[in-house]
Amino acid sequence: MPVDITEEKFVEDYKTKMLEMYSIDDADASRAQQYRVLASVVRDYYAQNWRNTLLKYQQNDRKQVYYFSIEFLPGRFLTQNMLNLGISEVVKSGLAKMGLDFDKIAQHEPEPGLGNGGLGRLASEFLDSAASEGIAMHGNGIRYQYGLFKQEFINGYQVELLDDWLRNGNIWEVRRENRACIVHFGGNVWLKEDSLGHFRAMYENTEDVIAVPYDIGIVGYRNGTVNNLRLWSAELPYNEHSRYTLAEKSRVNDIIEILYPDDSNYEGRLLRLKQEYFFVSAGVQSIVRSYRKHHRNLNRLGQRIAIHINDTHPAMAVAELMRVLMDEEFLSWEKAWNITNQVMSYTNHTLLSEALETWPEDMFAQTVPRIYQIIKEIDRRFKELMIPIHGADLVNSVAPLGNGQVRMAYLAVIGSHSVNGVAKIHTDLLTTSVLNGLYKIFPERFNNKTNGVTFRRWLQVANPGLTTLLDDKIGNNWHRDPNLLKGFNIFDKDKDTLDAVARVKHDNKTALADFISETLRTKVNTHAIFDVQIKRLHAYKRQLLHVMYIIDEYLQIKAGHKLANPRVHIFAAKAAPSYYYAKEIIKIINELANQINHDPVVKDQLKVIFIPNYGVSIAEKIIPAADVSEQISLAGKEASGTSNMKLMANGAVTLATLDGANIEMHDSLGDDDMVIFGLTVPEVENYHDYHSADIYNKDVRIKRILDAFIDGTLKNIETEGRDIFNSLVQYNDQYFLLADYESYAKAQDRIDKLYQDRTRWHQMIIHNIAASGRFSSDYTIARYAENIWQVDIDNPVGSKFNEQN
Ligand code: 6GP
Repeated sequence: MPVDITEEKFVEDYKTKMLEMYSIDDADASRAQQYRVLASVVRDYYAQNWRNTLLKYQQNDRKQVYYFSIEFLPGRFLTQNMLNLGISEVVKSGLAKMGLDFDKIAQHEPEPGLGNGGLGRLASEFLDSAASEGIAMHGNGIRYQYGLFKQEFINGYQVELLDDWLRNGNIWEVRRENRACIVHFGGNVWLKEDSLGHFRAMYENTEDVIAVPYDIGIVGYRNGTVNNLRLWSAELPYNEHSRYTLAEKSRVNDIIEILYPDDSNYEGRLLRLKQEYFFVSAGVQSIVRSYRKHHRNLNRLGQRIAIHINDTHPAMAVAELMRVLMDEEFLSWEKAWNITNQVMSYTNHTLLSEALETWPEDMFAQTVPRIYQIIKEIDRRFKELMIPIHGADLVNSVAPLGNGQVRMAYLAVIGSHSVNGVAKIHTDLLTTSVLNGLYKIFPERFNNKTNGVTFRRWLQVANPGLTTLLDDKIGNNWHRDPNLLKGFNIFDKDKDTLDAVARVKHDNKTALADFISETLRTKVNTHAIFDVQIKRLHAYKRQLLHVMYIIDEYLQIKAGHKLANPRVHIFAAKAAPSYYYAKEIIKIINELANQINHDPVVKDQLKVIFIPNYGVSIAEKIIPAADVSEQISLAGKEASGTSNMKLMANGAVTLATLDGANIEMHDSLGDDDMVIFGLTVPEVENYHDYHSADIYNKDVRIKRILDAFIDGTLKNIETEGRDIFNSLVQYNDQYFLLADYESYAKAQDRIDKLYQDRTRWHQMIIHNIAASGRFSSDYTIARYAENIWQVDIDNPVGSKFNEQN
């Protein structure tokens, strides 16, 4: 059911809208105005479907899913919405008729930076997939004024700038102040029995904040569905007697200002806690309120509503739903707990124990006193019920409260009927390590849902060249059923196809090279291997292992050798503002780049490119152009990874450890089409007496590389070189870089050999694309819908749609 418009109609709509919004003719409009007019026209095209979809859910009393997430990374909406509405061609040609260039206009859309990495992007991929399959699923999050931050490099250091993405408004959102809710913080709370025998929660001296929702339509792929992404903003409560101080105003503004306030200090942590309760409370209240409008009682709430807790940040949803059901709907504890358990489900996204959130009980009790009371009761009952069965040691070690902390992951598991990891190995490791205790108590709750990515964004939008080639060869049904990409395999000996694959890749590399040249003033050789590592900067992801290899190459060149292939090493990554070590690595990469790119001996054999401000739009430029995809985390640390899947679908060859979803990619591809290296999970687990200093002392090559950090070989660095050297040699190399280096370097040699055999390389590209379909988030979300939420799927993957665009 694509939107039915003609080119003429579009042109007319565009001109009318220009007049309505700005009272000018197009000739006088700036590009930014053109963007806003175009976006408004596109929004009008789905307005009716948006209303109808939500109305239909209500009228059919459909079970609806609310995906609670502290991050969403939707990327730009315009191109994706046009594709999903099936109007890309009409709009582009209509604009061309008016002498306008769509691509230039589209650049003016600010990208919402409301996420940090994989977690937030996954949330957005799921929204896209759910809408495209006709699943009633909505997002619930925070409308951050400035998002994460805009990254710039000054003197090689990361500088975090305000990302003022809302400055000119957001065309895609609708403010719904009539749906606002009040969120209480702090103060005192006690229960008072009223004349009907209900216990009412009485609040005094609370700091109240009004949560105002802004809704964004999530357009499904040509199926008429438009779901909702609801982002909450915070405001001061208002009536005609309101009088506030500036301090009160900034107390409220602080809550929605930025994503992930610095948690290295008390204020920052407090702010995070407030953010979490803010969007959770507003979300839960609005869900129950809207359910209540159409139902006489809450008996069937558990069959009509699912709330998904995306990582631990929204885990308070468990206690907040209990609060609403008991304090506002007067259900008994038992009844409320039953419903809560039916409603809630939880995904864990990390094995790093330091990333499992905990809050000091006193901070928690002061900030959200009623929620604290409820969690105490959850904790008491959990212990009362489970200690006789499982013993005090086990139960105390996994109770919601312990060591003076509120333990969010445990609360989420105890309050949910389903807990999932995001790749097979990750789920296995959850049950044997970080959540082992709760697995013993609730084994039936645990299940795996391997992540996925949307091919609409990563192929159809980001890689039109490859999309056209695939359509020519295998038809376009893979748009609706990405597993059909398997059909591409039969072309792996066809000369024409191999040449076409090569051409598409080279064109994409040229486009990226142009972008690099424009933005970084560095020329790169498009015949070099584009060796790409794009992801958050974190020690466990081991960007530093890649850096060691670059130093190795550089030293070889300096010693008069020639590289087997010229290489362009491409990085993009943000470091958390208070993550000092990660920022040191950024400085090192930038200085290494500076040195290598300007060293006349190197010529164009080797280049290092660090593209600043990594986000969805940058990823769309890099991924189609990648030859090699670096997925080199220490085995057992990366929960799943998703850039691995996007790069695979775009025909990059993966250089990987057996970690996260790399393992499942390897299951499909085997050793011939993927380059695997390094320690495996059991090997890491059984590596008992690791001494990195011994490796440093014995292995001359490694010693030479590491010495470069401290002996003046690397120029323009201060203490960073010494700090990194110490972390790897003195402090025993937490992530086993030295243990894996030899194997990594050998794997890179194998890449060189494979790349030189051009036919073989292009065959690998075909095999990778063909095998990537199973990693579509369309399949993943269908499994969530069936197994976790038990909700209907109107347009299951593979069902036929009109595909004229
Ligand atoms: C990330 C994981 O690190 C990554 O492996 C996974 O693919 C992604 O989540 C989506 O599941 N985790 C986070 O971004 C995070 O903040 C707490 O975890």
